Amino acid sequence: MPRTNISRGLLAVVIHLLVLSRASYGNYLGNDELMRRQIDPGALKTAYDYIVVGGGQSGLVIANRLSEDPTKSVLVVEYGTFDDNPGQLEPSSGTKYPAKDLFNVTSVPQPGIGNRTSTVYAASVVGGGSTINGMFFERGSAEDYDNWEKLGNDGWGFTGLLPYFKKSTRFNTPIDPVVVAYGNITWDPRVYGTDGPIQVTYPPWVWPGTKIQFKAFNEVGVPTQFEGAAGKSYNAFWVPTNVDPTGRRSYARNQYFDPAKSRPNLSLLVNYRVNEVLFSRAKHAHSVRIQARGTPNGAPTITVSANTEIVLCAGWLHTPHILQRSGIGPKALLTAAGIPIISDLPGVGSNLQDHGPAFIQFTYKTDVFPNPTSAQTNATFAAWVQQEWTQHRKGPLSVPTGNNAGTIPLTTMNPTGYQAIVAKALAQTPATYLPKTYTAEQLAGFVEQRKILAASYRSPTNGIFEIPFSGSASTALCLEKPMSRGTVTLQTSDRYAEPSIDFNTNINPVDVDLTISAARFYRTWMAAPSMQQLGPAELSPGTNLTTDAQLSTWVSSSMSSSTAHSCCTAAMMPQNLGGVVSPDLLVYGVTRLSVGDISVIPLIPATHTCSTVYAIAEKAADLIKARAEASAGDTIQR
Ligand SMILES: Cc1cc2nc3c(=O)[nH]c(=O)nc-3n(C[C@H](O)[C@H](O)[C@H](O)COP(=O)(O)OP(=O)(O)OC[C@H]3O[C@@H](n4cnc5c(N)ncnc54)[C@H](O)[C@@H]3O)c2cc1C
Ligand SMILES: *[C@@H]1O[C@H](CO)[C@@H](O)[C@H](O)[C@H]1NC(C)=O
Ligand SMILES: *[C@@H]1O[C@H](CO)[C@@H](O)[C@H](O)[C@H]1NC(C)=O
Ligand SMILES: *[C@@H]1O[C@H](CO)[C@@H](O)[C@H](O)[C@H]1NC(C)=O
Ligand SMILES: *[C@@H]1O[C@H](CO)[C@@H](O)[C@H](O)[C@H]1NC(C)=O
Ligand SMILES: *[C@@H]1O[C@H](CO)[C@@H](O)[C@H](O)[C@H]1NC(C)=O
Ligand SMILES: CC(=O)N[C@H]1CO[C@H](CO)[C@@H](O)[C@@H]1O
Repeated sequence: MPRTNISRGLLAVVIHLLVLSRASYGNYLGNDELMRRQIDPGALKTAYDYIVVGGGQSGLVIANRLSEDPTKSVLVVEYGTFDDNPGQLEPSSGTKYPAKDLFNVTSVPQPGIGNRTSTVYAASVVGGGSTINGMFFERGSAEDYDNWEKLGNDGWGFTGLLPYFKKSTRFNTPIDPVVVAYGNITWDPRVYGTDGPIQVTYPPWVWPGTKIQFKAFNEVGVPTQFEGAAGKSYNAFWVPTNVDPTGRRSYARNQYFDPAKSRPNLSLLVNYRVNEVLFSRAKHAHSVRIQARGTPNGAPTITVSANTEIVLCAGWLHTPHILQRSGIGPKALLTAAGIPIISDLPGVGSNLQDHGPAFIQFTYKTDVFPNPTSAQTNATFAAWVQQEWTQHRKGPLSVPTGNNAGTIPLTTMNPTGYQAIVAKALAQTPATYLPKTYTAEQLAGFVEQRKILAASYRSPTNGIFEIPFSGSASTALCLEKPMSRGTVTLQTSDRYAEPSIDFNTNINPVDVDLTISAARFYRTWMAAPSMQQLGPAELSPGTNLTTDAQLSTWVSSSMSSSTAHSCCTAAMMPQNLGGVVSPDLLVYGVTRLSVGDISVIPLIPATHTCSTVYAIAEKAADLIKARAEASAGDTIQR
């Protein structure tokens, strides 16, 4: 989860392309280490069996798995490049996101949050989000994934995904048993893999206040879960990190790409943008058009063919953008942009969801020592923190962003009011709060989603708000199951400019009601008997704000659109419900084109998204392999 950084939101909408002159690009390739793992554009072949678009988190997983078969060649095209900064492996990188590894984009003004623009998080680096993220390695509850299955996606429930959660991970017993015993950290290794690529563990540090916060949760009806990752990521629980036992980031680049980079059949081309997917008259996706990063519109492009399948892994922002540029998307939009229509899919770029955070601030007047602010006020402690890390790789700096989540069911947060909220949601005319572009199919799809959301709001075994905690008095109240839906829309005047991003945060008043419930519940938690030893005092909203109207104003001023969990913009749903891909991840209306990234999620799960993206990508690779085997010998009709 990112720290809020409003200033980033003020950055220009227009992307600042890093202009690579021939000379500087040559120097880049002159780096021996880089030479060994990326291909020179001159070494590009004209055709590969598979082309993976985007070498981010999911793209590297899929490329690794597809290239396990030495008879298959795989090309990955990535717009970003390698981040070789050793600091990026340190846990402390989990709260500092390097601008060079992100697209420089912001949202359009958001009327639901006082017309402020919102920070947008879209990674642009080999390894994608996994290279820069907060390493908070959480999994959703069983119901989060079972909801996907209810939307017509057989095999995508928790039971169907668990083998892939396991396949992608390896659980390591925490290195510090003293910390485990002190914190009462509990886990069940059976829900993780034993030999998967991504290393998962609990770091050797717990802030003492965490234990008090757990106890206070228990006192206000939030029990402690033994293991959240067992499909029980609701109530209060420990969340591990994707950090290895030496205290280093374990991510797609070093765990999926590096071990496979010497395979002769796997090629990664960096600093190239995929412009379009190209189709035959029979709508078979047969090639991609790519262009060197930093070259202007109209500069020379290269066309590379895929014999078997093209897999889009360009993330929530650019997978729909590339689809739209390629002629797959809402007809009216494509027509306005002068793009010939290959497949009229109104859902491409719709259904955008994220976990909008509302920042609630308290202070602990009689906090225990040490606490998360101690290093700022006590130089002796600050020095110890540094020393503990540099000498033993232990202590507070071993924790990237925190290790605990309270993911609270609405029935707990608002036991007397949740039914009224559900009734209000179900009574709405759906079109009122949805983007004006929604078609009848999309409206029908939203009504299906709403039924499922209503059930989640009533469920005591699914979280609606996440309260990340690890000893701090302040936090972000993260709306895990929003009703509002956003859009990613190609600029009709310049299809290569960054798309317009509209989260529509809080456009549906039910989302505001939910956040008000969360703020009130946070006060209840702060008022729990055990919490009193810390002396909690409210700063924001402020104790004088109590009515719905007052709190609604506070929500509008303190909430933003994203916790970097943006998703769902090429949703896996039936086509007649506005879906973009089928349960086998193939794009409707064309053949040999699939999506393997976070875009395919139909309903955002109540969890940080990284571990779920690994599971999706692992499953995607299996689906792609299976259909290639099934159709072996078929000839492509061009
Ligand atoms: C700052 C940040 C912090 C986060 N913190 C956490 C956390 O603590 N815990 C957690 O669970 N999750 C976290 N997440 C979320 C998680 O990391 C992402 O959901 C996940 O990485 C998304 O994976 P992806 O494969 O869908 O997309 P990405 O990993 O973003 O990959 C997409 C790739 O496609 C490339 N691309 C885009 N367009 C093109 C094009 N036209 N041609 C070629 N390449 C292109 C991009 O450069 C990028 O590398 C965080 C994310 C961010 C950004
Ligand atoms: C975003 O801006 C930074 C400079 O702040 C730059 O290094 C980076 O290349 C930009 N990102 C993209 C994707 O252009
Ligand atoms: C947001 O902008 C719209 C359109 O300009 C305006 O009608 C509305 O009053 C603004 N809202 C706020 C809270 O400023
Ligand atoms: C430790 O956690 C488990 C499950 O989370 C709980 O049942 C147990 O009571 C806890 N023990 C202590 C001493 O807090
Ligand atoms: C400052 O930190 C040191 C070392 O951890 C500790 O002994 C001391 O009590 C702290 N001082 C205060 C005022 O908390
Ligand atoms: C609440 O208190 C704050 C700080 O004292 C003050 O600035 C604000 O105007 C008050 N708001 C209301 C609605 O009373
Ligand atoms: C499909 C493909 O490119 N196969 C090649 C994989 O690598 C081996 C060993 O270098 C080659 O012999 C294959 O032709």
